Amino acid sequence: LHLRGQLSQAVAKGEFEVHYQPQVELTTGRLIGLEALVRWRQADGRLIPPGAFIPLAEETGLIIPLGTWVLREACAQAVRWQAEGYPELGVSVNVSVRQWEEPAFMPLVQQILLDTGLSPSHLILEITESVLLSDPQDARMQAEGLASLGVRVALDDYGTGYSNLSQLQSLRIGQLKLDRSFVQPLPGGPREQALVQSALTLGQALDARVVAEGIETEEQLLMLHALGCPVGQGYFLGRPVPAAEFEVQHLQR
Ligand code: G
Ligand code: G
Ligand code: MN
Ligand code: NA
Repeated sequence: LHLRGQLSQAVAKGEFEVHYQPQVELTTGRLIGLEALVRWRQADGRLIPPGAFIPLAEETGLIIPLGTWVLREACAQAVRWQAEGYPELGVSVNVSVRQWEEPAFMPLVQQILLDTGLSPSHLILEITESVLLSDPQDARMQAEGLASLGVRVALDDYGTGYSNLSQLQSLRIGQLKLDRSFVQPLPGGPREQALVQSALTLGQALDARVVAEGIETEEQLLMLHALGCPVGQGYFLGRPVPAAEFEVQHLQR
C-alpha cells in the first residue's frame, strides 16, 4: 500500500497519538503550558514523526479530519490535567494553513471548546506566517475572530518567515514562538543575543508573549533568562512524550 492509502486508513482507524511537550516559565521553572504534537502509531508499533506524514496529510486534505482529532484530543487532555491540580495549564495546538483556511474552522474551534469544557483562554493555536500568503486580509479577520472568542494565536517558527512587520502588526498575535535557530547559537555573542533581544522587543510591541523553542542546554536556558525571555520549550526542559509519560515527568508533585 502506498503511504497515501496507508495514511487515509490510519485516519479512519485512528492510529494517531498526541504527545506533549512542556512549556516552562523561565523565572520560576513553573510548568505553564504544553504543546500537542501528533505522531502516527503504525500497526506494528512503529512511531512515525509528523514531518513524515503532515505534508502528505496537507496535500490530500486528510489534515482536516486529523487536525480536528488532534485539537479535540489535546483540549480534552488539558481539561483533565487542569482538574488534577493544574488549573492554569494552557495547551498549544499546531494548525495547518489548510485547516486555518476552512470556512468551518472557527465554528469547529468553538464546538470543541464547548464539548471539552476548555476555557478559550487556555487554548493557543499555532500558525506559521504562511497563513499570510494567500489572503492576509482573511487571516487578519480570522485572528481577530479567534481573539474575540478569547483564543490566542501563536506565530510558530518566528524568524524563519518573510512577513514584514506591518503584516505581523495587523495580525492579532498572542504569542511569538522564537524559532530554535535563534536559540541554538546561545549563549553566543552580542550578535546572537541581539537577535533574541529584537524578537523580545517585537513581542512587547505586539503584546505577544515570547516562547523560546528548542532549548537543549542549560547555557541556552540561562542566556534566554538573562535576556528576559519569559517562557521556554525544548529537550532540556522536556521532550515530547505520551500523556502517561508526561504525567510521570511533569505532573507529579
Ligand atoms: O515533532 P516534530 O518536530 O517531528 O514535528 C514536525 C512538524 O510537525 C512541526 O513543524 C510541527 O509543527 C508539525 N506538527 C506536529 N503536530 C502537528 C499537528 O497536530 N498538526 C499540524 N498541522 N502540524 C503538526
Ligand atoms: O514547527 P514546530 O515548532 O511546531 O515544531 C515543533 C517540533 O520541534 C516538535 O516536533 C519537537 O519534536 C521539536 N523539538 C522540540 N524541542 C526541541 C529541541 O529542543 N530541539 C530540537 N532539535 N527539536 C525540538
Ligand atoms: Mn509548533
Ligand atoms: Na516552531
